[in-house]
This record gives sequence, C-alpha cells and structure tokens, in this order.
Amino acid sequence: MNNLHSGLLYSLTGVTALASMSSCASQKKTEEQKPFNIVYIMTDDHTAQMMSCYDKRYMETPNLDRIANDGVRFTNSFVANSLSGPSRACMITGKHSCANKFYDNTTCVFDSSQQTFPKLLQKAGYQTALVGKWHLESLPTGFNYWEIVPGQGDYYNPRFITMQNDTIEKQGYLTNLITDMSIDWMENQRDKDKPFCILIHHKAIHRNWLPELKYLNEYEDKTFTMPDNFYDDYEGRPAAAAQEMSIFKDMDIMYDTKMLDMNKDSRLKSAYLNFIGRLTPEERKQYDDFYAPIIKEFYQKNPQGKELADWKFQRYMRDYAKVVKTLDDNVGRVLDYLKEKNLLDNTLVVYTSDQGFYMGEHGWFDKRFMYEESMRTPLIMRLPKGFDRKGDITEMVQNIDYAPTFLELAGVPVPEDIHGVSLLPLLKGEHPQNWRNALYYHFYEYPAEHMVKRHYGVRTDRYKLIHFYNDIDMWELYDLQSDPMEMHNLYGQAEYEPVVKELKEELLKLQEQYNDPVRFSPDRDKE
Ligand code: SGN
Ligand code: CA
Repeated sequence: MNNLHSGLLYSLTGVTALASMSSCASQKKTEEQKPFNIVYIMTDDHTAQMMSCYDKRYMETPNLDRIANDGVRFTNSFVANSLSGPSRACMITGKHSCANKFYDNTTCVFDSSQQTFPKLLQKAGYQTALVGKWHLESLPTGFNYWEIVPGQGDYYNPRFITMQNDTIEKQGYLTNLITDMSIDWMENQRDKDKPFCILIHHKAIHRNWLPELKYLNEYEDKTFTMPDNFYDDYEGRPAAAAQEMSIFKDMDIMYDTKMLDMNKDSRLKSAYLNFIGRLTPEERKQYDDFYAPIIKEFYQKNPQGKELADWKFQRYMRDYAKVVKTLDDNVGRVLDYLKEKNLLDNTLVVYTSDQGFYMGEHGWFDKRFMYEESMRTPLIMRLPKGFDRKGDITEMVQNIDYAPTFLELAGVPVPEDIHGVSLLPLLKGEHPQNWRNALYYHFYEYPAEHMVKRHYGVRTDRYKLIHFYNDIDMWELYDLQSDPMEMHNLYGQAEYEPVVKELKEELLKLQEQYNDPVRFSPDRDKE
C-alpha cells in the first residue's frame, strides 16, 4: 500500500527535491510536471443530510454536487472525535486525540510545536495558507499565510486575527469574506513558482445558523419532513437519554429560533443580541423586518407540545439550509476560480466538515455521539488529472487519513507515527485487500455543554460497539444492517455474545495500536 506513486504525474524523488529547486528550473518544468496543489475546504457542522449529492430529501447544493459528480464521493467517511477542536487536531496531525492531546474544546490548547501536515508540506517547498475557523486556541504554525476567526467566529461583519496577532473587523458575511480572502491569496499573494495548499475553513454551518441577509426568505415555504425517530424514547440507552441537545427541550427559543421576547432576559438572549448587534443599522432593519411577523405569529399562537416541536424543527431546518446555500455559492466561486486559472487539472479539491450533525434524528441537534449522524462526515473530492477514480468510494475512511493523503500526494514521506492511512490508492481506483475493517472513536468532553457522556468504541461495516464511561459504565451494541438508526441496543443479548467478544478484541487492539491510555480493561470486564 506504500508504493503509491506508479502512474502519477509527479514522482516521489521529484518533489522531495522541490525545496531546493530554483525558480529558473521550475519554470522549465512543463505544466504536467508540477506538483499537485491542494484546496481543502472544510465547513463546521455540515452534515451529509443537507447536501444533495448525499441526500435528496431536504435541499439542493449544486456546487457541492459538481465536486461529487466530477470526482468521488466517500460513502463511509467518519471522524475520530465528533467535536470541532479535537476533529481539527486529528486532521492536521493525522493522529487520534490521545496522541495529539487536543481532547476537547473547553480545556485544551493545541501544542503547536508538534508535527502537522502543513508544516511538512511547507518544509517540502509548498506555499501553505489557512483562512477562517481554526479553534485550536494556540496561534497557527506551518503556514506562509493565515488569518483566522477568534474562537467560533461571527457571521456578520466579523472579527479576524491576523498574523501579527491583531484583531481586525471586516464588513460582510463571513462565508463570503473567507472565500474572498482565499481567492485573493491564491491569485495575488502566493509564490506562483511553488505548489500550494490552502485550508479554507468556514464557520458555517455552526450554531446559531445566522443566514446571509439576501437568503433570509429562502426555504420559508418549505416544510421539512421530520425523521422517523424524532420522538425517540431512548429505551435501553441511558447516555442517549441524559443528553441536553433536544430540539424540543434544549433548543433556545430566542438564541436558536430567533423569537425575541422583549419581556424576558437570559444569557442566551444577550448572546444573540450581541451577534445581531454586529449588523449595521440598515442591515439590522432588514433582519428585523423579516422576523417581526414570524415573532408576532409565534407568540400569538403560542404552540405547545408536538406542535412546538414541529415548529422548532421547521425553523431549525430553514435556518440551517439558508446558511448552507451561501456556503454552496462560495464553493462554486472557488471551483470557478480554479477553472478560470486552469488550475483544476493540477489540484486536489477536498470538501469535508469537522463532523456530522443531527437534523432531528433522535430528536436532536448538535453532534458528539458515536452514533452515525455525528460520527459520519461528508467527504467529496475533485481529483487532479491522472487519477481516474470516479463515483463512490465505499471503504471506511477517517479524518486522520487526510494528512497522510496530502503528504503522499505531494510526494512527502509519511512519518511513521501518523495514525491515518493515505487515501491515494482509493483515489487511483485500487481496492486494497488489507484496507482497515474497523474504526476507532473516542469522545471526551464531559461534563460540558449538551452533556454527552465520555465514550469510546469501535465501528465495523456491520456493527458498532460503544462503551460509555466516567460517571456511567454502559455498553451499547448496534447492528447497522438491521438497525441503521441505532434504536435497539443489543448489548447483553445472549445471541450477540460472540459478536461482542470479537468487537471487544478489536477495540482493545485499536486502543493498543493508538496507545490510548484510557482503555477498556478486559480483566475488569470479566468480574
Ligand atoms: C458552542 C455551541 C454548542 C456546540 C459547541 C461545540 N453553543 O459552544 O452548541 O456544541 O460550540 O461546537 S453556542 O451557544 O456557543 O452556540 S464545535 O463545532 O465548535 O465543536
Ligand atoms: Ca463543528
């Protein structure tokens, strides 16, 4: 699996010499001999249910579909820890959280002296850039250019942190600005004699789903169908019952669904007022004019029970879809730019998210759980010339695989301590016999917002075994073939004992392989 470069246009020996290559020599190279560029677009909380190339039920995403139609769609793409910071640390290091040490959003600061793929690319002569959400607390390293949003970022007239560590403000909608800055770097700022890798990392579609003003009216006539398990009772799944991410119970009426009540105060109301307080007076008027009749009708009707649940679900789906729409436009802008500049043949374009998201499945928004909707993440790629693979790739892949993929594509040797596996053989159309048959997952952020308990687990093609631990000791087993919505915990049923035994062995093997100190203890399990 390591001899990946046969048939590629650029050889391993060629690119490692890149750092020392003079610009004169590089000018002599023909267009085909240039090393590949990497345009890595990542959004926040964008789930496959809301991309028409994965799921036709809810909305159209024509530009994302362009990537999938011209290239490949991974149908089994997963994260290792379904939360922003940890997921970003996994992808940039190619290692699980136990190795990169960024376990959660709330207590960790990324050790920026550690090995990352942008640093290795830069060392090999690539121009590297990062624009948008970073969320790793320490300032970025390994980039020729970066400009990031503070923390979660602002949708409207947002703040940015510059390379001088200054905080500046820009006028506009964040998704558009991130694209403007990225295109500007590709067009005007980078050294065009060198290959480049740009990380275009959006805040969209993160909570609280504030749309670009021109799309406020979109999807307002649309009624979204609730998932069948919206009214899940969590029977046999106490950790699922204990969460605080229910659309009905936990989604805030002002902060999330924007129904301002001037007679009530709350922390979330103030936070919301701060967000929309960033709009100019003219913009704010447009915003308020849109919401005024909806707010009036809501408080007049004062829906309760299932009526309220459905009302909140519809508002959530509409806002989320509006934010995706601007995002999709901006992916189109990047593709058009690359096409116009004849860069497509020589560039790998990747679109993914930091994790999946619940669109009402189990009654939820947010992520965190190892259940399918949040452990999955969309992954589509437009491949450079020389890679013939098209259509679906069904092998199980994980966000720790991006780093080795980019390195291998650039001809940079993949360090042995990287946990992920290069996806290049899959992109070349190979079906490696020894491809992984099990994925490891570990979520740590508890106690914390949304109250999803700590858990680790293993997922194979057919089964998923999860162990919730810390203030609980509870196993769950799902047969994904007969129960894709993960409603029936089979753990403890006699006929599944052999499956559980095998999965526990696999789990321990992975925990040992990745050297995770928090691991399942088979001896204790036998007691
Ligand atoms: C914020 C959100 C949460 C969300 C986390 C993590 N609350 O804290 O709903 O789970 O981010 O999201 S909010 O009130 O600030 O909107 S992550 O994608 O960054 O990991
Ligand atoms: Ca996220």
